[in-house]
Amino acid sequence: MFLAKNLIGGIINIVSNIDPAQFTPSDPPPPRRPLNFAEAHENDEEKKFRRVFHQLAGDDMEVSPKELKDILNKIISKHGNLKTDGFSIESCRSMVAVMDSDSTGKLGFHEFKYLWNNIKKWQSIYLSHDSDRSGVIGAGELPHAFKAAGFPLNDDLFKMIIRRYSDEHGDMDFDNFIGCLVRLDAMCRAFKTLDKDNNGTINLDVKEWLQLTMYS
Ligand SMILES: [Ca+2]
Ligand SMILES: [Ca+2]
Ligand SMILES: [Ca+2]
Repeated sequence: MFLAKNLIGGIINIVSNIDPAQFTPSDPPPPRRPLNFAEAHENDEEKKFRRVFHQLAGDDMEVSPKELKDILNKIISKHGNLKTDGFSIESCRSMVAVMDSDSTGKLGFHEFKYLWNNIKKWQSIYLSHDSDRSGVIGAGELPHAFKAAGFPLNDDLFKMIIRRYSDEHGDMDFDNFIGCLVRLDAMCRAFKTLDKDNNGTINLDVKEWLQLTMYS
């Protein structure tokens, strides 16, 4: 009883001094368009990206969690200034789940491109906010980095995020940083979509709640 009361009190405390209007999740991926329409209107950069995507995704033209894991780990192996123990299959499954807006279980071209652009953006934030050049984002560096990414959270939420995503010294390595931001961004986007009247609260029944939290 005491524990439950404490827990609920804690949650209300976290939620009540947060203004979701301050969060700036990235724009949602564009709606699916007929493929030839999309291709006809692409600029050179997009055409180049589409060719790379073909190679990464293989014949089914979708990136699975395993393919995502291989791609990300190949890339980070070329960046010595990012400390990481590698992207795990579990973290890649989670990233695919929160980005999978058409429920195929994999990432199609637009879903992948959206994730890719965010990872690029967050990678440069990671590097520019690793002030002591330790290769990881320490607890003191985290609030600035997340603010730069568009998420000015409060202390309680930062403590919770550090508990969940950082190591015992409070340091967050690169794969954890990306995994955390992918989820935070997706959850803020989901909130904005569900908060139709924009009043900062949402109403979910248990089915909607489970759909949101269990496929993530
Ligand atoms: Ca890690
Ligand atoms: Ca998909
Ligand atoms: Ca650091």
